[in-house]
Amino acid sequence: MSPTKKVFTYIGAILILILLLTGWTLFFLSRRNDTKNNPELHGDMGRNWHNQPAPLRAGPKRCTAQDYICCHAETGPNPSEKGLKLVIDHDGGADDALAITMSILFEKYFNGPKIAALTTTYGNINQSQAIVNSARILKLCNRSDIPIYAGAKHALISGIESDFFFGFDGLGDDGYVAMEPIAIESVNAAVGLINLSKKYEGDLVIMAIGPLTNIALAITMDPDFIGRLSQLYVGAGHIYSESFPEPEFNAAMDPEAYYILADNARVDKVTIIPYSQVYVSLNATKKWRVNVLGAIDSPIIKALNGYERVSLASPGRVWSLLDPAVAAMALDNSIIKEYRNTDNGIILCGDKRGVNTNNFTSKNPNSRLVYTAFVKKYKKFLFDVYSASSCSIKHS
Ligand SMILES: [Ca+2]
Repeated sequence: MSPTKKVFTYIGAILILILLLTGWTLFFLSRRNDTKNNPELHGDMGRNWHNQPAPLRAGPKRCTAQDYICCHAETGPNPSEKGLKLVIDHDGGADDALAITMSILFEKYFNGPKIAALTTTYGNINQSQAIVNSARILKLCNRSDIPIYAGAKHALISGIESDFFFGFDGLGDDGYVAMEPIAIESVNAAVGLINLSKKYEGDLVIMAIGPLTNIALAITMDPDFIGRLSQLYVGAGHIYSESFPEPEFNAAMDPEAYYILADNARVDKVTIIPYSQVYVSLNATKKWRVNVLGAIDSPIIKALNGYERVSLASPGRVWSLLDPAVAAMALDNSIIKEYRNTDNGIILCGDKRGVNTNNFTSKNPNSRLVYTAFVKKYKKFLFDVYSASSCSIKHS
């Protein structure tokens, strides 16, 4: 090879080498920018992007849990039986507000039972405040069309004093004053319950989540009252044990009313949900209540956070309220793990006045009792129901 040819060969080899180096450098830089701008595309934190599942790499936007719930809220995971009507007999506290708002949302977004009325009683607060709170909660949910019945103002004979666990107004003592007259039904709660049981015979579900005075009066005035119901869920009492030796609040508020209920209960019509079982089975933490359920971005949750501010500030880390547990299990029976039939009653005399009795081996049980429940299902139910509300507002 001539010297001239050798020079041209060397120059050509050097040019090819420069071109290869330039191409490799450009390719490397483009990969680095791509990863920097979209770490999800290739995986950050040292993960190999080749190992990422295809949808994560291909999709322009990842689905969040919130999106999932919104998408699926339209049909609902656990729709109730169609045609059922619901009455909530309550005593106006923040826990009652949870049961009421949950039922309203479940009706709207999950094809739940239609709410026929709220009936009020004393308990967490006095009965007139329970009416004010009923109207306030219904207004919050844009459901002022739901009738409110005024019920019992005191126990049939005697009960205990309220501990104002949720504040002196029952809803967190934030200074709320009702500015408008509140329309209530012309008959009292016991008569209203009887009338509704006739109007919706076989289809009426009642959640009793306060002292049982209204229920006892309805039974006393009309012995066929319970027989006409679809189901009566009673949130009251404990299963007596070393851990629960004292009377439960709703039962102790009116032991005679509880006695009348138990004396007239039927195993196919009455479900007892003792607080002892809710406390053991369905206990979330206050941390979960505040940071997960309480973080849902909706006006209803924000209001509920305020209603519970007094009780959430009380000592203890457990969040285990009876009323929302009763409502959730009544609306979605799959949260209940185990029922036990029992001859259920209450002690009226002596030191044990207000303490409940149960005979689980009785051949003549008067009720079925919720013995255990699934806490994960319960928490998911609460989260789904209240998230459906936030979705609707966000998307409207
Ligand atoms: Ca209550």
